[in-house]
Amino acid sequence: AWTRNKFQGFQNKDEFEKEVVRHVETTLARSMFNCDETAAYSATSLALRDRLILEWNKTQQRQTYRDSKRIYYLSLEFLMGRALDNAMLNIGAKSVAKDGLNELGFRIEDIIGQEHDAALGNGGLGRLAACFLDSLASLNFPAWGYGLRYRYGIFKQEIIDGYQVEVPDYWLDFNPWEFPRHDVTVDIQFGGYVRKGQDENGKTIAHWEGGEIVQAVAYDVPTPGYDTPTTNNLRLWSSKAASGEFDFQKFNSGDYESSVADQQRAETISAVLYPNDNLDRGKELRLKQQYFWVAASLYDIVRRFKKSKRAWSEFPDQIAIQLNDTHPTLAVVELQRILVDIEGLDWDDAWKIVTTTFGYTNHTVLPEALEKWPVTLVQKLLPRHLQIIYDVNLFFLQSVEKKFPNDRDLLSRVSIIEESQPKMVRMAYLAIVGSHKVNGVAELHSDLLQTTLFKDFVTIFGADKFTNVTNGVTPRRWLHQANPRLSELIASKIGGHGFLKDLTALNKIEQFVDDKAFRKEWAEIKYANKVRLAKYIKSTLDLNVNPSALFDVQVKRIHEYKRQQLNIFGAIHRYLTLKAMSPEERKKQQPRVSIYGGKAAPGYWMAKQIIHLINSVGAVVNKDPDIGDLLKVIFLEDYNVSKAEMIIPASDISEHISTAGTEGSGTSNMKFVLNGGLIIGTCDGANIEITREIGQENIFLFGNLSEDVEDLRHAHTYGTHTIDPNLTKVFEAIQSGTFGEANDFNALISAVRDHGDYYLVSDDFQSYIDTQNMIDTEYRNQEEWVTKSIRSVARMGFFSSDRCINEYAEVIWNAEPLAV
Ligand code: 26V
Repeated sequence: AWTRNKFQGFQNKDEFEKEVVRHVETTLARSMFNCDETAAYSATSLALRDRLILEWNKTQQRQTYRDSKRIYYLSLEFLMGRALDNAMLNIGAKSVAKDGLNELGFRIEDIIGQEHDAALGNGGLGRLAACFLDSLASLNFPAWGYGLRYRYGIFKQEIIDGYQVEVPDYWLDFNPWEFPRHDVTVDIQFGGYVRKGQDENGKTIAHWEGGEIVQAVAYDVPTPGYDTPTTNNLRLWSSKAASGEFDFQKFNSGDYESSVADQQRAETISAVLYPNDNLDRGKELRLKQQYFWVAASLYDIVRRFKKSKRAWSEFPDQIAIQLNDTHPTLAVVELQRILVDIEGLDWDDAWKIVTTTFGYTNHTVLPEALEKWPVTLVQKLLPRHLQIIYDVNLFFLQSVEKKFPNDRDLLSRVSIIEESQPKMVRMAYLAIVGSHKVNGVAELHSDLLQTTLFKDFVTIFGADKFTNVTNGVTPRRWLHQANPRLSELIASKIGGHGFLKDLTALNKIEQFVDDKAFRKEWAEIKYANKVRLAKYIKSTLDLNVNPSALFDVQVKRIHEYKRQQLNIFGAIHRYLTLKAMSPEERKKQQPRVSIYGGKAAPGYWMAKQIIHLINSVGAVVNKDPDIGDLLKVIFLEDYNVSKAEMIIPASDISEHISTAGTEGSGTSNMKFVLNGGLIIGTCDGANIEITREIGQENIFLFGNLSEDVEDLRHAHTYGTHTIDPNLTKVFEAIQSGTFGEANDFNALISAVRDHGDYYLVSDDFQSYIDTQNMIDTEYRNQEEWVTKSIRSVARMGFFSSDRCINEYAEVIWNAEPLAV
């Protein structure tokens, strides 16, 4: 096995301290006497970073020298969270740093806590990209991520009077983890027109001319693998006015302001992450972001390929590009443009290269999330690309017509151009036609894609083009880093930390399921994690929660399809039930803390109503003397990656309760189980595979199945829709003013009662509360509960993102790791 030499980690704490002091005194120009925690964080990061850079450079040299197939992961979101703790653990320097910082008068947790999250993502899709980078490096794949360097990440959420308020997340003040590459720039063109010319052989060539130029500047972020020298690169593009763009004409003629305005307009492109998750609003700036990032990345990729002097036909042997959702789909068109217009390849040769290079991952079946761009907008910003899209569509439809003659309906259904008013470009269809593999992110989701959304394309291209790669999470961050005591306990039992690299080795802990000391320690760790969360709740909300109560957690983006409303209606039902009991009866009940967290998209009014209801219920329940510890309702502000690292290990039960068939996969479900929490969930996304792996006796499933959803919805609209009687009582309580203003929540109630209950809250309500009651009962049998917890963790090996990346490498990328 590979071991670090003295140039990689730190030999001892003295060496580490010396480096920290040096950075405080020279890089930061401060004295150790006024070194506060911020300065200590900066200096610690810089000291670590120095070691990381050496491996990073070597990795890049090695990858260039070996010239094996590279993987490029194109994602508009990388939800990285904090980097310091991860870097320390991955390069094996944490214990030295801990001791060193101690001697300098700091606690390592406080120093780690100084770092601002890198929150360049909305939720699951962005965090998945971050887990993938960790696995790619840990498995030694030659891989780069490409993204945008947003000046503002996802907004910070404040709760004021029970409502969400958004505050900008300016995170770049001091970021030791990025390296500006002012020498790596690409000029990106927008607008203009297409002129047809001829080359020396009389062949028609398109020239894209005019318009405006914006410059892309590369910022590189090293991403270290765990227990390996491989340190890959995440390249993020930042926009600025092109060098010739600062208009000196205007400047000299006194129009200083408008030349500054041009500058600012260019910088706007990478200014802010769009905070919608699962809602396509078709904003012009978003399309500009997409092309800006895709064009810069492809220029970079092609430039690197050309250095190898290989034939173009070898491009797909050397390069795999993965499209994280449809957001980078313009890359398909851009590569075709580069090959045909600039490099002079024939259309068909170029198209073969393009389609063998790309793979496309779909992350959602929600219709409102499927990207479509108005043809007129694409025409305005990217006139040449629109022509190419039309040609791609023409050739595609001709091939369909040939295979399935005289099927006009089929042609209009699969056309990349939707013949609507206005006409739209369907990005998912373009991605399918432009890729050699299309995958969903869990078995059910991939099945649904193939039988519903992309059914026609399965008929046209054959089933082989469509596949499933079930998501995974990195056990380094989501077990070892987030729950160090559990990781150490496991390691102590099964001969070290090998499971962090081969998660299936977790199955070895199952043989200790009856080991008294092991079980005791297991339960104590969960309790300690709950105590830590209880302290956090006390410090932020000034509420006392009993760490012995059942902690019931739902943390994820707020969305009707994820059904936080079902959860809070269930909590209200619980409250009403407790209120109706005699004091003696109440004493027999299981105390519970109902914990929520998550952001609503700023323009998603219903999601904001849900947040308001949760807070309004909490305000009443939490101070009701009849209730005491029996029920607390807590909304944790500003859920993000670093909060997830604290919350997830503290959960007894977590909720993954989307309407069946709506959640692509879910990944927090995996994180919760990996940390010894049990889950309540619907038969949706990866819950189904989790059940298969851990056994149905270890999970609480409820609700209707995805195959019943269509009929149920139909019945709501055309039949008689009777609302569940227990749910009706909940509505009555709300509308009688039990939780504040009686009419505040009418819309939430109406959506279920009067407007077709699209998410089937009423249909699943009884099943949900029955299952919650069963959980109360089972939780009282702590021995059995701990057994379930241990067995579940032991069987979670499948859900490592390492397994997932290996599947992508084998089935989609045809790429191999690079021996170190
Ligand atoms: C979609 C859109 C639509 C256009 C406007 C901006 C925007 C931004 C993000 C998205 C992504 C929505 C898709 C998504 O996040 N899917 C989630 O992907 C996870 C990783 O595969 C998966 O676990 C979740 O179930 C799925 O909801």
